[in-house]
Parts: sequence; C-alpha cells; structure tokens
Amino acid sequence: MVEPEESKLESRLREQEYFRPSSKFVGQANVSDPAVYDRFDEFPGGFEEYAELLDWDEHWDQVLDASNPPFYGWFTGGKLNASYNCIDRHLEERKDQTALLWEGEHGEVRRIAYQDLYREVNELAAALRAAGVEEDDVVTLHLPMVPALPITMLACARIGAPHSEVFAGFSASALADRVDNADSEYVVTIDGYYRRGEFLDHVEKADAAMEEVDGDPEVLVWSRHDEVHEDVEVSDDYTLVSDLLEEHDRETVEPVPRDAEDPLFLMYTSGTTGKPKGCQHRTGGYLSYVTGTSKYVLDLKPEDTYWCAADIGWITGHSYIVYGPLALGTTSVMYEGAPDFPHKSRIWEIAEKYDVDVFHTSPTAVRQFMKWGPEYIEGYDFDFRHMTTVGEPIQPEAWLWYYKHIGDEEAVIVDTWWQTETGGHLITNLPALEDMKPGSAGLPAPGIDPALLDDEGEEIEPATGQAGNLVIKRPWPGMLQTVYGDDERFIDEYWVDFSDTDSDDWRDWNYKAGDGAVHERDGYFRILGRLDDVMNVAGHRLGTMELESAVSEVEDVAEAAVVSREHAEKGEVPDVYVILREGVEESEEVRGRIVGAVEDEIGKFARPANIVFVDDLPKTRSGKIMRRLLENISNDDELGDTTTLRDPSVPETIRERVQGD
Ligand code: 6R9
Repeated sequence: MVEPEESKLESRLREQEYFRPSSKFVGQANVSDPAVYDRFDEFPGGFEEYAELLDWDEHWDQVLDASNPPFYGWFTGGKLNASYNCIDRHLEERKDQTALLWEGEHGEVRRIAYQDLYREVNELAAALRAAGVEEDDVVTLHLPMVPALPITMLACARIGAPHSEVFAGFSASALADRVDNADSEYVVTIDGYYRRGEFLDHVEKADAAMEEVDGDPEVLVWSRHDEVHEDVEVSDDYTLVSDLLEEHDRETVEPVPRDAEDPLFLMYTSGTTGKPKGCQHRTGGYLSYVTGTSKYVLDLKPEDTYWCAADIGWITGHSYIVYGPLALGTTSVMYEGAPDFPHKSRIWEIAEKYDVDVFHTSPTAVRQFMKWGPEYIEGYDFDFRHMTTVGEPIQPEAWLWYYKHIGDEEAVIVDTWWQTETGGHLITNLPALEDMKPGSAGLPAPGIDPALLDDEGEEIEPATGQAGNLVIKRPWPGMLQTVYGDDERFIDEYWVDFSDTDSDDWRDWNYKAGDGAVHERDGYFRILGRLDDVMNVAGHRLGTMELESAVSEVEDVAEAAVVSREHAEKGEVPDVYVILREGVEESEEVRGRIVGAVEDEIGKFARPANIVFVDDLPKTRSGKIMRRLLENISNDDELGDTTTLRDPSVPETIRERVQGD
C-alpha cells in the first residue's frame, strides 16, 4: 500500500502543480520583491546592481560597450582584483570565519579562515611571481578537490595571471592539448589524491603530458600531505610548491588592479568539433555576475554554510564553490572524495556535521541517491534551507524525491540552467519569488532575455508551449569574451546561425545555446537538452567528435561513430559503433584497446558504455554517417527515415546485432 503522504505529493505532481516556497523562507530571502525584474530590464544599467556588490579600484565608465558585437565589453574602464574581492575585503569583519571548509576522503578536516586564506594565497602569489609568472601569463592547473586548487586559482587572480584549470579526471593527452592551446608556460599539479580509499598518483599524468606538449612548461607540484607521497616519483625538473612556499613564508603581494575586461580564467569545454575550446571569462563582468547570482539565486549570506557538491574542475565549481560564495564572504564546503565512500551516507554525514544550510548538486547525483534509497538519509540530522540542481534536466520524479527525502518538503529548490560559456545561471527562478515546478528550469534570471527560434531563425511566439532553439537575445556580464585565441570560432559556434553578422547593432545578434527548450504557457522554460553533437554524461559535457577521434586512434579501428543513449541514472551514456580493419577479429582485447584509447585521450569518466562491432555504418550516398539512426538503435526507438541511405538494410542489420548481444 502506498503511504498517504506519498500519494498526495504524487497527485500534486501529476497535476503539474506548483510548489510554493514557505513563508519562513520568503521572510529571510535576499530577494523577495519582484521589482528586481523591472530594475534589471533597464538594460544594460540594471546589471550595475551586481557590479556594486564588489569593491572596485576604479569605477567603470560604461556598463556595456556594444560597439563591436559579439565582442562586448562590460563595466569598461573599471578596475578590480578578484582575489581582493574574495579575500582581503572580508578581513575586517570576518577574518576568523571559515572561508573554505574542506573534508578529505579519510575524514581529515581543514577549516581555512579568511585570514588563513589570505596568508596562503599571498604566499603562493609571491611564489608564482618568483617562479617567473607574469601578469597575463596563462597558468594551467591540473588539480583535484583539495584546498590547493582554490588557493592556486586565487593566487593567479591576485597577480593577474589567468588560470586554466583542467579537471583532474582528464588524461595526460587532454592536459597536453589544453596546455598547448593556451600557450601556457606553467603547469600546477599535485603528487596525488584519494579516490575510493586509493591514493592516485596524479603527477604521472603531468609526466606523460610533458612528453607530448610543444613547449617546455615549468611544472610546479603541490603535495597532498605535508610531504610528497612515498609511492610517487616527482621529477627533478619540477619545482615543489612546498619549497617555494617556505621561501616566501608570510610574504604578501599587492593585488594587481585588473581591467574589467582582462581575462580572469579559461575553461575548456566540448563543442561540435574534435577540439575543445577555451572559453575565456573576463574579470569584472564574470565576477559581478556570479556574485550577484550567488546572492539572488542561491540566496547565500555570509553566515551560511554552503555546500556545492560539484568539482571545481568544471564551471559550476569555479562560479559557485569559489568565486561567487567567497566574494560574498560565505563558508564554502569542499569534499575530496566519492559520495559513497566509505558508505552511502557520506554526503548526509557531512551535511549534518557542518550543519549545511544551502546544498547544490546534480540530477545525476539525485538519481543515484534515489537508487540507493532513503534509508541512507534517514537518521542524519540536517536541515537544508535551499537546494539547487544544475547540469541536466531533472525529471519530475527525481525532483519530487529530492524535495521530499532531502529537502524534507521545506527547502526550496531551484533548477538552474546555464553553461560553461554563460559564466553563471541564466534560466532559474528566484527562490522566494516564483513557485517551483518540477521539471522546469523556470523564468529567466533578472536581465536575461531568452527566446526560442525555429530552424530558419524566426522567433516562436513566446509562452505558447512550443519547442525551439534556445537563444539569448541580449548580452549579459557573465558571458564568455571569446574562444581563447580564436575569435572566428567564437563567432561560428555561438553566433552565426541566428545573427545578422553584418550588423553592428547588438539587437541583431543572438547567442546560440545549442539546447532545445519549450517555453510553457506560464512563462517557464523547460530545457530539452543539446541539439548538437554534444552529450551530457552524468553532468559531464562530452563532444561526439572528441570521442570518435579518440576511438579512431586505435589501429584496429577502420571507422567509428559515437552516439548518445539515454540512461536512467547518468542521463546519457556514449555508445560506440566500430568497423574494424580488414583482418582484425573482434575480441575482448580490441574492446580493451578502444576503452583504453578513450581513457588516454580524454579520461576515465568518458568511457563508452557499449562497443558494438559492425560490418557497415548507415551512410548517405555522399558517405556521411547518419548518427541519428544509430541513436535510434541505441535507444531502441523507431528508425527514422532511411531512404537517403546508400544501403537501407544497414540499420536493421545493426539492430539485430545489438539485440543479439
Ligand atoms: C553549468 C553546466 C551545459 C549544458 C547545457 C545543457 C545542460 C545545464 C541544465 C541543463 C537542463 C539544467 N544543462 N543545466 N539542462 N537543465 N538546469 O552544466 O555547464 O558543463 O557547460 O553544460 O548542460 O545542455 O547546454 P556545462
């Protein structure tokens, strides 16, 4: 029998009812006056409200310079330093308050107060300078979830050196590509870190990457413990960060005033080609936008303990573990390890221990918690005021479970839609102002002007329940400046399809998100997912072409196609269809080499779910692979139109093969 409580919730959900934030929440929220939307619709001046949350060395002359779209300038003429805004300015009021609350996988705890953060960031900034890093040099980081990561980011920001963090799970080759693309002369890494109880040698990835890179970067190595781990060999060519820090003990470095338009960091992300692109984020606009949305959307207050259970190696961690929360003077929690290590209640144990107020996670994680079952949560005493999801659409069932079992039907939930490129949240409700609706990201954030266009670029009547290509019509301060070193690619990937590229009026330019969405009659946006060759595997963004080029590295492979398959927990997973070279027999060894190539070229997190060996791929007469048909096969859907195929029998043959497996 169904519990009565459950059925009440479920019937509310079936009716697509809205869930109202509690009056207790509304009463304490940072934003509870709907006039915020009108203020931000004073475009572009409304965004000054976010910039005013920061301390500027020099005030800006102009809010938006739109003289050369799509290369916009935000808060031009202004000067500021991100590390000053995240650290120094808090010292007077909260030097003893914890800034970063870190828990290692084995339960070690570090509470880094703002004063400690000041000291550590200054020492490292001095050390980086002494190692030769100058303003505007790109420093590549390959660091896991340890305090060294935010400390290094902030030290770079202090001396005006843009950082480019490469998620620790990325392979040596992926690291080398990014170092080369950014012409980076410095790489900061670590001896190793813990994952599921095991100490992973991490510096070996830097060793292999250094074999591959074009240049000869200087490598700086942190130690996970006080000293380099005994199982790890650190090359004599590298410099130990601990040695440098000793030399710069208690040194301080004046934060370098950066032009608002100077880059703060690069974040590489997957696109529609085999080569990831470096999204370049500016200092003033980005920091204003993430600070503003941390305050308005995440409802953060300095006295909160906030936990965004993401990895700083992705944009979510940059914006909403490091820059936004620290700029607001909040306590931000970091956890090194796996959510189920050593047991499936680890997350709730941490939430209880630190009395976390605001919790941020992904739908993939929620689906996993659901699968494990509520018994792992029961018995832990925590009380979230506010919860967030990001990265993928959240199905109403998962939303409901999150609300009931984790939020105790009290916490508000915001589903935030945004991208590496957008810097911060673009479509999301403000939690005290709008009702929650499971499965919908909600209304545009203040000042954001999204629209749906059809494939011809015509705007679809708003709020009519129709689907289309999601574009953003007005620029916003958090948007990427360009693709690092490749303005052409910036225009091609994001603007060409839906803009009048001859125009110098920003109104003729529309930012293409690459996602499909529905604009519902109530004005809420429901995100449908990527429309291009990008897939979203457990919230990690992967390009089909990147995977295909990795698989093609294997000598046994003649041709490969990668498609996405829907997956109950991970959202999507990659399936690989492979034609082997003449004379190569399919075998476990070949399979292993294919998996190995993906691990080597990208990282373990990108491993294919299925590898299907085929004799032929569905191709058009001109030889183009029709991935859509393979996707139908992977997902066990009806096959779409096959009449343009050179050999229309191919898909059925493959389907039999898949079903026979
Ligand atoms: C922040 C981040 C971006 C892509 C994006 C979309 C998907 C993100 C979402 C969402 C539905 C949400 N996405 N948030 N889909 N609902 N709330 O995830 O950046 O890694 O660049 O991924 O993720 O498809 O285009 P990124």
